[in-house]
Amino acid sequence: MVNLDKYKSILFEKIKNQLTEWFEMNPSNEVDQEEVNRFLHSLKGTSGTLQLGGLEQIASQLMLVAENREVSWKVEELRDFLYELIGLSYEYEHFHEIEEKPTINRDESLPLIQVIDDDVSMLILLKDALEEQGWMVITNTEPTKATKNYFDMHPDCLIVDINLPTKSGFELLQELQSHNSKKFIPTIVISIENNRNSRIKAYQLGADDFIKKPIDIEEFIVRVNRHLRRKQLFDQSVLIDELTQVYNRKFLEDSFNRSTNELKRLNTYFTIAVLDLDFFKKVNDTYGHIAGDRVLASFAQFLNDSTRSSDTVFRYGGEEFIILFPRTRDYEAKEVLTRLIEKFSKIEFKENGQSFFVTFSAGVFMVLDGNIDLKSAIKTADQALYMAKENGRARVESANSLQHGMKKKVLNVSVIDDDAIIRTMLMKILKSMEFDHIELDIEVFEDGLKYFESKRNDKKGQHFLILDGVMPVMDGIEVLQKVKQSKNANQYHILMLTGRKSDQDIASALKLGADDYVTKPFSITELQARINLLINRMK
Ligand code: GH3
Ligand code: MG
Repeated sequence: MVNLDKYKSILFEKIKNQLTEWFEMNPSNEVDQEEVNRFLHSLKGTSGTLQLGGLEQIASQLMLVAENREVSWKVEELRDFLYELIGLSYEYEHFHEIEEKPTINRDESLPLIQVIDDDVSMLILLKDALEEQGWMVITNTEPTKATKNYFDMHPDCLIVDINLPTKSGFELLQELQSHNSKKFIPTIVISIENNRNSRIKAYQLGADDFIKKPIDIEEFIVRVNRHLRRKQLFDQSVLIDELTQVYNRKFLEDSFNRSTNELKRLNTYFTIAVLDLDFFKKVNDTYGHIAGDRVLASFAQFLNDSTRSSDTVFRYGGEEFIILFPRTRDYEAKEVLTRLIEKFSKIEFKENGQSFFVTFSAGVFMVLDGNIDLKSAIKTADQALYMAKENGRARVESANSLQHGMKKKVLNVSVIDDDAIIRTMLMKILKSMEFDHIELDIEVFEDGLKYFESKRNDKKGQHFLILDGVMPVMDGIEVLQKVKQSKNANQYHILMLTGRKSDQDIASALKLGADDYVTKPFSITELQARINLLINRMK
C-alpha cells in the first residue's frame, strides 16, 4: 500500500499557494478564467487519485460553473466562489490536529463559566475540560479584568483560584459577594492551600464549593455540572430578580404572552418600553460595582414606585429594564417616561462622601399586532432606545414614529492574520453572521502595522479584534499591547488565535487583556459558534 499522506500534503500546499497568490493580488487585478479552470481540473484529478472524495466532489461542482464562464474573475468574486474549497482544504490539512469537540450549540442559554486563575497551564486545562462538555468558558488571570468581565458577561458559574496576583481570590470574592449571593451564581474556589482556615474563609465569603489542587478533572466536571443544574432549576423557579426586586426575564415571557393574547381577544394595544441607564460603566468604574448594584436597585425601585399598578417592571439584562404598559399608546408611554427621566435625574446618589446623578434613556414600541413575539418586540423597542442614545441620552424615542431602516449599532470587527487563507475564511464566516442589534463592519489586515496605519483603531464605537498570535511583522502580542495602551482600550474585545497549546503565548495574551483565545488549527464551525456567542454576549 502506497502511503498517500506525503502526496496529500503536497497537494494541500499547492492549493494553499495558489489561493494565497490569487487572494493577495491587488483587488483591481483579475484572474483569467482559463487559469481557474486549469487549477480546478488538476485539483479534481489529483484529489480523485489521492482518494479525497469530498475535495474531488467540490472541485467537480466548481468546474461546472467555471467552465461556462466567459469573463475573467475579480479577486473578491473568486474568493466567494472558492470559499467552500478553502474551508474544506483547511480542515483536511489540519485533520489530525483539530480535536473533535462537540460542536458548540448556538443557543444563548448555553451555560457560561468564568475561570479565574493566574496559573495559565491550569487555566488551559480547565477550559479545555469544560468546553469538552459543550459549555462556554471565559478565562482571566488578573482580578481587575476578571471583575469587569464578570459584570459585562454575567457568567452562570464562577471558578476562582485563591492565589492571584495583585489581589487575592478572597478579596475578589468579597467584592463580588453582595452581587453574587443575590444572583445565585454558583461559586467554586480552587486552591492549593487545602487547610481548614482557607476553607472556612471561602465558605464565609459565599463559595458554594471548595476544590483542592491538584484537581481530579472527572470529579471536577461532575461537581460543576451539578452546580449548573441547580442554577438552572433556581432560574426556572424564580420570578423576581433578587438584586432589584422587580420581575425577571422569565416572568416577562409569561406577561408578554398574556398581553398579546388579550390584544388578540379584545383588539386592544399595549406599549413595551426598554430602559437603559446612561453611562453606567462610568458609575461602575468610578465608584465600584457594588455602588453600581445599589444604583440598579434604586432605579428598579424607583420605576416600581412611580408607575401605575397595572404597569409591570422587569429586569431584562444587566442594566436593561423593560416596562409593559397595558392599553397605552406609544406617545402616552413616552410622556410618562419623559417625566420619570426628569424625576430620576434629580435623585442624588452618595458614595464615599461624593455625590452623583444618573439618567436613563428609553425606547418604546406600541404593539398592535398580537402575533408578534417577545424577541421581535424587544428588538424594535431596542432600536428606538439606540436612537435615544444617539440623540443625546436622557430621552425617549418611539419605534412607531421612526422611519424604516433604523440604524443598528456598528461593531468594528477586524481580523489581523498573515495567512491569506485564514483571512479569507474569517471574512466569509463573519459576513455570514447576523445579529439583532449589531451590524458588523468587517475588515481584514495582513499584519499589525497595516492595521494601525489604516487608523481603524481610532474609529468610534466598540471593536472586536481577531488576532493572530504569531505574525512576521508586528506580532499579535505587540498589537494587543498597543491596543490596550490606547485611550479607547476598554472598547476592545479581543479573540486571540494561538498555536496549539503554546502556554507561553496564551499566558502573555491573557495577561495583556485578551478576552478569549482559540487554538490553531481550529474547526470552522467551532470558531463560528464561539464568535457568535462572544458577540451576542457583548452589548
Ligand atoms: P450607554 O449610555 O451607552 O448605555 O453607556 P453605558 O456606560 O451604560 O454602557 P452599557 O449600557 O453598554 O454598559 C452596561 C454596563 O453595565 C456594563 C456592565 O459592566 C454593567 N453591568 C451590567 N450588569 C450589571 C450589574 O448587575 N451590576 C453592575 N454593577 N453593573 C452591571
Ligand atoms: Mg447603559
